[in-house]
Amino acid sequence: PGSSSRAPRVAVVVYVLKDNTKVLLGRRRSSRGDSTFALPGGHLEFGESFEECAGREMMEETGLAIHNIELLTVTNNVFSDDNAHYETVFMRATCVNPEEPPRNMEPDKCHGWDWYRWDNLPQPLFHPLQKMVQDGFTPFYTT
Ligand code: 8DG
Ligand code: MG
Ligand code: MG
Repeated sequence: PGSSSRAPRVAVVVYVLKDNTKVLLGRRRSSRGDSTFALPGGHLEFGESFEECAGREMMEETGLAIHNIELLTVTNNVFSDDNAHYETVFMRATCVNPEEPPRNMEPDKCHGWDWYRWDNLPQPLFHPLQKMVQDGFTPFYTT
């Protein structure tokens, strides 16, 4: 089908915050953004809330339980290379068990998860994330 008969999809991704200075990133194995560092997340399923989707994708991809799940913002992302279009919903959350290490639950989709300081992010970042960083966005708690 041509692009005129298709609709944008909704993705929910999560800034999982550690010590209010680090985020969880994984290097993608995918035709879209291969080898770039991206947040955990995936497609919103029919009938799901953003919070439910965030919690489910986190468990499916990293084995970690999250809480304090909050909506941050939404960005519009057109991937002209592979004719995809997403409304990407960015959430933030913290881990229920802060000392538990992430597990690479979907090794066919990800090279592995790790915590990265915001002032020392790995490169290259997945394009939607790169754009936000460039625009000065930060996901952390302010007091
Ligand atoms: P699913 O079958 O588990 O639902 O999908 P997935 O395999 O986990 O999909 P994904 O590629 O991880 O996420 C869906 C789309 O979300 C992705 O192709 C493009 C969009 N997306 C962004 N930014 C980010 C991000 O930082 N991380 C992830 N994982 N996806 C993102 O626009
Ligand atoms: Mg997924
Ligand atoms: Mg995913």
